[in-house]
This record gives sequence, structure tokens and C-alpha cells, in this order.
Amino acid sequence: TKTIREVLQEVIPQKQAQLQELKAKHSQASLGDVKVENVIGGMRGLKAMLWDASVLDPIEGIRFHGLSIPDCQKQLTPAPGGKEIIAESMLWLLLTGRVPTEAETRQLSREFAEKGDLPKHVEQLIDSLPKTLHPMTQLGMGVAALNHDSQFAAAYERGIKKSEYWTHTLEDCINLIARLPALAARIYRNVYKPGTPIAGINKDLDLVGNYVNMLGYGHNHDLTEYLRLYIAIHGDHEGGNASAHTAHLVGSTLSDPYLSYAAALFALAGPLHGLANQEVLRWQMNMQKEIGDKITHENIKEFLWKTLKSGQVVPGYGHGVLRNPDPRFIALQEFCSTRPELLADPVIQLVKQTYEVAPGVLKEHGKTKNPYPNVDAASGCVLYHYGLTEFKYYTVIFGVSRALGALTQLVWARALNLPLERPKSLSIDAIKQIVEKQ
Ligand code: AMX
Repeated sequence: TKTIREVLQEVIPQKQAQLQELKAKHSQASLGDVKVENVIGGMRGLKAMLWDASVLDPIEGIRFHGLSIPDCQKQLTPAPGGKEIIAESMLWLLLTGRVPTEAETRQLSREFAEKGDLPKHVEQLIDSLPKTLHPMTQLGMGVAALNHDSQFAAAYERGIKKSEYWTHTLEDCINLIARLPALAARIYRNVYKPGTPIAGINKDLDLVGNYVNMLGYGHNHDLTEYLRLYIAIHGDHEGGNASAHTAHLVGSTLSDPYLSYAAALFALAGPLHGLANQEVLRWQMNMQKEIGDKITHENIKEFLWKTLKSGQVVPGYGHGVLRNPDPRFIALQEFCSTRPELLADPVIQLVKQTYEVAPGVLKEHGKTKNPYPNVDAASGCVLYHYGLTEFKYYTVIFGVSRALGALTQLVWARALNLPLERPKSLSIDAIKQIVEKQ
């Protein structure tokens, strides 16, 4: 059994050599033109970023180091007594490109459990915040404050060689991932269950097992399994999405992983990105209130049109890259399909019926390039079923998960010595001058 550090010591030189070769032989090769539409269109489609852990195909969806979600479900170790992918095995895959053995996975679970307690000053900070402050704001603040103990920042101040950056970055990333469940659970308990004690960390449990325990739902095996799957498959979605890209950009200034990930969380907190999973539930509940018990395709269609005609987006539908139903949406639907009590739940049924109608309506509406559901269309309704009904909290769970991808790639950015990110911007006049000469 190897530690994750030993495996990285093996893989990093190989990747460094690969990158050197690419640089030496193909630096001047083109990956495509930069069109005006890329520059004014949020850089959609522009191949302009290195990200090794996952690649998103518009039709097939995400692959993590080449493995699809069903491949991961077959190959990655579950928790003892569970079936779903756990965060530790996904992290191993994202960070090293290798499928870990069961022993390697368990070793990482133990390390996370041993490092999972929050420093006192962060507990006090979170406890002092008003309960009305959005849970995502609290999460970002807590993560930023954890930089008090950043090993990378301390080592940089001492003076270290560039070749050592990644080792200190790795320690920060592991410490941060270990502490996220206690931080995220404390926010939940303070806001929604004030005055009740929080469970301690159990050294024999996986990261998400402990998270669910601290949230106060540890008795619910099905919810624990659902969150294991949820957190594993939300872990990475290539590098261009707003949260991963933010972590990468901020990290490129050599800000430490805590500050880089805090910034990423504030990108995730936007309604076009991670906040959509809160928005979906709010929107579906409004739909249910408006159409009552008479849930028919016709009524759902009418509600969809009302949303669109009022100039709002249909939350949980559309995507910057995907052009098919999101395989993460499918994986979460499949989780429901094996559990009759979930299938019978009216909110889950409403989500399913909306899926039967919404693509047709969105196609007719004719604006979105992708009329199909993304992961957020399905993720919240199961939490709601299991009693985690506070949907303003849902994006925090996403935030615990996205750390897996964003932080592992910070380690790689330092290992590969990727430079400060600094694209060239142009004014409208400058663009006009360039195109008018062509
Ligand atoms: N409902 C209504 N209109 C939509 C739409 C939707 N679900 N998705 C896209 N459109 C509209 C856009 O607003 C845009 O309108 P405009 O021309 O008036 O500005 C037009 O269709 C073209 O957009 P696009 O190229 O298809 O999408 P995009 O790459 O610009 O944006 C996304 C992608 C996800 C922001 C968009 O589809 C959206 O707003 N969806 C709803 C919010 C959501 O579910 N976000 C979560 C995404 C996944 C995640 O990050 N967690």
C-alpha cells in the first residue's frame, strides 16, 4: 500500500516530462482560431486552459482521467457496507490518475478523519455570524480564515524552491478537504439546528460518512449513500467552469489553496453556476404551489412558459458545454430508480415529469443551445425527501464536493510550474481595428 504522496512522487516526473516534450516539440501548433464570438461570448469554446483531471465531452459528458461515471461506479471503492463511490477514491483518481486499492482509500479516510477538526478561531468566526447570512458566504469566509495555518504560505515566506511548491500545496489541500465537512456541518447546525451539539469525528468513517454524521443525519444510511455519490460526481467538471477556473486563476498568483478555494466558492455561489441547485428546488416548489395536486404535462408546460416569458431562466436546464442530458443527472435519477420510496415522492416525481416536458418547451423557446437537464435539476429533490429541506444550504454541499477537483488541480498547477494566468483583453475599438484590417 502506497501513500498518496508516494504515488505523486512517481507520477509527477512523468507528467513534467510529457509537458516538457509538448513545449519543446509543439509550442507553436494551433488548437484553433480565436474568434470575436469567443472573446465577447464568455470565452465559450476557447481551448485556453490546461486541466488534467477530467475532460467534458458535449455529448457524452464528463470523464475523470478517462473514466465515465458508470466506470467509476464499477471501479472505485465504496465505504464499508455501502455501494456508492466515496470522496476518497474519487480524490485519488483525480489527483494521481490511478484507481486506488481499497487499502489506499481507507488510509486516506483515516488521514482525513485525523485532520478534520476545525481550529478554535474558525469555530468562533462561524459562530459569530448572523444566522441570516447565506450559508455559502459563511463557507467562503470559513475557508479563507483557514489560511491562518497554510503551510504553503508559511513555506513561501520562509523562502522555498519552485520545485517544492507542490508538496506544501498538497498538504494544504489535504488539510482543507479534511476540514470542509466540520466547517460545512457547523454552518448547517448553527443556522438550522441552533443550540444542539454536533457529533465528533469518527476515525473509522469516510469523509462523507463523517459529514452526514455532523449534519445530524448519520442514522440515515440511504442519505449517506446519496451524499457519497453526489459529492463524488460533483467533484470535477473540467477546468473552465467558473469555480474551478477561479481556483486556478487565483492559485496562479501563488495565493495559497485556502484563499484560492474561498474565491472559487464565491463563483459557485452564483445562480448560473452552483446556486442553481438551490434555485431548482425553490422553482419546483413554486410550481407545485401554483398547480396544486393536478400535476399534468399541460400544467407543467404552462408553468415553464410563464417562467420563460417573465424573462427568467429555467434552473437546472442548459449548460455551457454539454449538449445532452448530463450523465450526473442520469446517475442521480438511477439512484432513485432502485428505491420505490423515492420514486413515490411527489417532489421527485415532479422533477421527473418536468424532465419529460422541459426539453420540448426549451427547444420551442429556441434560445438555449442545450434544452436538457444539468445535474442541478435532480440533486436537490432527494435531499428534500430525506428531510434536508433547507435548500439555501444545498450549494454548500456542492462546495464540499468541488474541492476535490479544484484543489487536486492546484497541486498539479504547482507541480507543472504553470505560470500566472494573464489573458490579453481588448477594447471594442481595438477589436474593430483588428477585424477591419482583415
Ligand atoms: N432557461 C432559459 N433560457 C436559457 C436557459 C434556460 N435554462 N439556458 C440558456 N438559456 C438562454 C441564455 O440565457 C441565453 O439567452 P440570451 O441570448 O438572451 O442571453 C441563450 O439561451 C443562449 O445560452 P446558451 O449559450 O445556451 O447557454 P450559456 O452557455 O450562455 O449558459 C447556463 C449556460 C448554464 C448558464 C444556462 O444554460 C443557464 O442559465 N441555465 C440555468 C441555470 C443553471 O441551471 N445553471 C447550472 C449549470 C450547471 C452548474 O454550473 N451547476
